Amino acid sequence: MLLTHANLATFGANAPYGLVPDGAIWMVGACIQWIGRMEDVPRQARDGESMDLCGRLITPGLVDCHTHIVHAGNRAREFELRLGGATYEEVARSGGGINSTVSATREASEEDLLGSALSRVDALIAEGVTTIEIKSGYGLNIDSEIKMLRVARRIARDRSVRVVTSFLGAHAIPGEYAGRPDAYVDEVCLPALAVAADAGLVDAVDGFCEGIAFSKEQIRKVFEAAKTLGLPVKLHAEQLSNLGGTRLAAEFGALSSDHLEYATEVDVIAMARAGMVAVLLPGAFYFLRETKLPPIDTFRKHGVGMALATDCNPGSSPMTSPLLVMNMACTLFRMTPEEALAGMTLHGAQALGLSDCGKLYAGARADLAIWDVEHPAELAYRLGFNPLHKRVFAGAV
Ligand code: DI6
Ligand code: FE
Repeated sequence: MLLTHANLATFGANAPYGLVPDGAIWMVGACIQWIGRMEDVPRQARDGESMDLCGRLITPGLVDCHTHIVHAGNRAREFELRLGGATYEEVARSGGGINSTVSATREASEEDLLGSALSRVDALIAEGVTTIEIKSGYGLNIDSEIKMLRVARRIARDRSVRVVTSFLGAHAIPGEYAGRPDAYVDEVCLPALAVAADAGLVDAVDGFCEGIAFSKEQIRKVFEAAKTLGLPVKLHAEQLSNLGGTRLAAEFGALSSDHLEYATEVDVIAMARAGMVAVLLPGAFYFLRETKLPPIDTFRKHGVGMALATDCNPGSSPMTSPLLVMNMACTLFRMTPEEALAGMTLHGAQALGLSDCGKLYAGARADLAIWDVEHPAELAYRLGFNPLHKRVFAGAV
């Protein structure tokens, strides 16, 4: 299949967005065989099927590299409480917060979890997403963590989307272990990780390093276990305070550190040295009405790639719109529309350790988003409008 007369956002160094005007993409099987200007299309490519895109924009398929999209119930009541003055941390400490989603998720059947997750996944797909990272972390016992990860794998079978899983057993301390986080790590988190990894359900290991969650020492234990299993790590760090989680993650050569509102230049330098990606989550920043901005200029200064993601979860970011994330990254974080698009494609893929997607080049997977826009800045510019024309997943339109 040959896609013709499209503007291509390749992120090459030649132009802003790596924009190739009046370009073409030749797909063979699940891959991009050739990409370039219309006048250079190879002869064999012209012999097969083709689709005229009449000047539309092609970007890499979007990558949502941080989601908690598998969960049961919702936290609208907690939203009301917070608007009435309670803080996110107060709600969490009074037994609400993450633990209320844990109760709902433990009770839900695998079918129900799958059904509710698919409706959210469909919203992402409708905006051009082709790769989704999905975390566990609302089970917090062995069976329920496994259940969540099985649902994540089933999503990839039920929809034309690529799923990358993260084990997030160190997300919160469940009620039955209140005040005993070390016992939880030893008796539940580490054994659950071993079982899940053995079942092939884990692509990476995540944690939440925060006053309301786990200390650096507890996360270190989880990371040591990941290392023994040969799994890459990443961390929710520096979201509500600075506990040094990012520097710990850097020590383990993590893929990314996520949230990062309270990260310092020392943290950013450690990330740059370790080749980590900064995963920024403007939806959570907005929804929790945070005021401390992540150090965007410092990431730029040290060349740390900035990825963007929905953080889709019921407590701090109940959102399923990558385009709105891009808009928020520009309006709230002052990222440029070009950085926002790279954040949802190129750097999102990097944050997952994937090199075959997130960028348009010969040899990459043919995961594409085709947009009814003239200029890529329009993707971050509009609110509540979806200009997706078509989505291509593994070469299938
Ligand atoms: N940080 C977040 O933003 C989500 N998890 C985390 O560690 C929030 C999860 C929730 O509130 O349910
Ligand atoms: Fe998160």
